Amino acid sequence: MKLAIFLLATTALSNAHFTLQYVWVNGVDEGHNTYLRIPPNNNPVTNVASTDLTCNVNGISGTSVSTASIPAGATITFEWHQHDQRTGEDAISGGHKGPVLVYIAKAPSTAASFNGQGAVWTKIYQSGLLNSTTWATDVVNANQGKHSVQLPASLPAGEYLLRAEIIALHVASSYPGAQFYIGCAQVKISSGGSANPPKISLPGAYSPSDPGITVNIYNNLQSYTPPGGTVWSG
Ligand SMILES: *[C@@H]1O[C@H](CO)[C@@H](O)[C@H](O)[C@H]1NC(C)=O
Ligand SMILES: [Cu+2]
Repeated sequence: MKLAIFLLATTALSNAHFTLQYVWVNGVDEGHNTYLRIPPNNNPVTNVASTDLTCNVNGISGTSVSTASIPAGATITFEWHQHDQRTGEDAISGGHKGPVLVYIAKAPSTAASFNGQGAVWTKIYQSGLLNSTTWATDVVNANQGKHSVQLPASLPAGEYLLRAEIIALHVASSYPGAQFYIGCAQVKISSGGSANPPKISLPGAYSPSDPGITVNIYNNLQSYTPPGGTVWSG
């Protein structure tokens, strides 16, 4: 009986998916699906070796997406929803438990033409298990789907892909299971500095055997290490 209830619950949860739908720049809402590479639906990516891990399904090119002009050191707010709406429902569904991670990659030319392949991504933020009961995703739901990150001011001027990721771990005790919800924004940073941060590949840096990817979160988990290595602080 307990197993049946568990299966019903996880089935319902796995149907309640979400996408990144808004970016805010220094507190200004830039509009629905603006500056974002939009996937065809709200399903997660589950294969860490797929190029879908870069910027979600159909995210390798952004030729029809415009690019946001932002100042160096801007605060970017990402906003996720289950559906195309701001109804006040649990933004990403409380059943999704896991970390929030943010990466950035500098385009050789324009952000719109950048495919994000190779060792080009720098992790600039992560938040995982805050205490034994609270995940970064719980904070996203408490904030109506929003989570803010300040970009390192030392990043050089130029065009970038900004990749926000939520990993949902509610069915991650075997692989594939973890759900990768990825959204990429196109931005053009003005001014900026001269930093040359460390870089990883996405796909490439994540492995099915990572303890942050294949993990049972329902067995009194006390600590959690997200995949992708350490955060570059700028
Ligand atoms: C965990 O952190 C959340 C958010 O800061 C807080 O509301 C909650 O009381 C904390 N719970 C425990 C068990 O420390
Ligand atoms: Cu889901």
